[in-house]
Amino acid sequence: MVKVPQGVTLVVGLGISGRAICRHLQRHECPFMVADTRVAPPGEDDFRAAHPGVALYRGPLTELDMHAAQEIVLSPGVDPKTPGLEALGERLGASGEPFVVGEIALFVRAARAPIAAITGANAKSTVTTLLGEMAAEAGRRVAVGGNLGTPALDLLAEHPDAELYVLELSSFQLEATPRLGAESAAFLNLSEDHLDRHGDLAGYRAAKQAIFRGARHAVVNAEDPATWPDAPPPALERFTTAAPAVGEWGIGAHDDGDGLRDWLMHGDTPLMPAAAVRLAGRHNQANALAALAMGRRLGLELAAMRRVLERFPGLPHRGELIAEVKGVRWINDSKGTNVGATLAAIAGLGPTLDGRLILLAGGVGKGADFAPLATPLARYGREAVLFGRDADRLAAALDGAVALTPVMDLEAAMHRADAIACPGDCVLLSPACASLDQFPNYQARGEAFRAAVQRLAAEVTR
Ligand code: UMA
Ligand code: ADP
Repeated sequence: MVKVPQGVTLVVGLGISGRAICRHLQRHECPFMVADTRVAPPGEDDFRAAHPGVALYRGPLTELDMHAAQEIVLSPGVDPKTPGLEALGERLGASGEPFVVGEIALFVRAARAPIAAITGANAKSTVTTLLGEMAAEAGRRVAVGGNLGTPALDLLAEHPDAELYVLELSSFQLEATPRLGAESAAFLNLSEDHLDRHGDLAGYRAAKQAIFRGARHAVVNAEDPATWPDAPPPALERFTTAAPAVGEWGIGAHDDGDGLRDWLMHGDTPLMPAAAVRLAGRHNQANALAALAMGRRLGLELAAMRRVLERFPGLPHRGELIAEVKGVRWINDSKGTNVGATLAAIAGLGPTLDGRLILLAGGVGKGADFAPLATPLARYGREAVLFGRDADRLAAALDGAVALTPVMDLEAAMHRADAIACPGDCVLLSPACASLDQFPNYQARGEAFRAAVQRLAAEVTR
């Protein structure tokens, strides 16, 4: 049995976050060592170069005696219920915090500026980016990262003079954060995801509720009670895609001189025409409202926030139009890695089509129930082309709702879509699944789609 030496902090995981944890501990001159359950952890070469002489243990955590450690800091991908760790869950460390914590606990201890934090099953990256852009546009020194972009702990070193941290936080990060203490915390929506880790929707929700621990202001979805805090912070605001009640953020009819149009509203105060938000779809208007509610709490001027909403084109891989070829639109929503995201994509696109929708879906389903996709696909779908590990489970859930074609992989799915698409149709890659069975990550899946569409477009113009 390998022993962690007395007083040494143990970092578990050598991925992107794990290496940021190592850098942070080194800056604070805390002695540390690293463990990773994999035989060949992805960041090993970088780690060896950055921290020569620091011990790296590779193997099962049950073979590592962790009792003498100062504390254990987990990377988000490491389940606290992993054999070897589960028995340590109740133990307290020297600081009085739990003995086993995540990277964000270290961030909270070291951060010297307010935190605005965003979680939800979907739309986290979009709202985080919007709020970060709004703060920058309003002249704040803002640092943006977390589950998106720069790992949270690297933000501390890269932006030592930050006045505000805007963090996207996943359920994995939140469940290992004893107290976040956010100035403003948003829980945007909840639908099934990561059930392989959290067990059921209640477990997933409970992990995300940690965003409200010590928060001074909460932003939640009026239409999704699962987002409401179990223990409400001192200030609570709600957003809705319906007409807002007093104090709510919503969408209402307003006569601006050109007749009645939908406007984003705060109570009865009109903020901007919904059509002026550059991001398409009702779900993105909800995202805009959540960012506005947080931004107002943080003291950002409305004019600056509006400018951002008018120009922000969206992030790659989220409902991104790649090209229109032979009258068919090809849309990359590779970040649609769960059923809720794919539902939002179909609901947003379906009503705008002259033709029908061809859905490309499949991959690693993470234990989700795909049945909710059947009704919108029956309404808008021409065919669902299914690939990857859970194609059979998708086919069972969609049987009878829409025509189905199982294929080997994304490339074959795109060939099939090209063969059956009619002008006015839309081919939508929104897989409702993670990509890890056939790609390194969702970005690589989206890039493969983009490259194939561009080849198709080039063939047509040749
Ligand atoms: N792993 C092991 N053994 C270990 C350590 C990790 O098997 O000892 C496995 C994990 O089970 C997981 C994979 O390695 O499958 C990666 O885990 P990790 O914690 O090393 O991941 P990082 O590379 O540090 O990336 C993490 C986030 N990934 C996860 O939470 C799985 C990244 O979010 C995040 O950008 C990064 O930290 C920086 O903070 C990605 C993600 O997919 C985008 N997040 C999920 C989501 O958004 O749905 C939560
Ligand atoms: P996250 O960081 O939570 O994964 P993203 O902003 O990256 O969120 O978007 C992920 C997926 O969710 C994309 O497929 C996007 O089209 C979809 N989406 C965006 N906004 C919403 C919303 N309000 N409700 C449901 N799905 C959404």
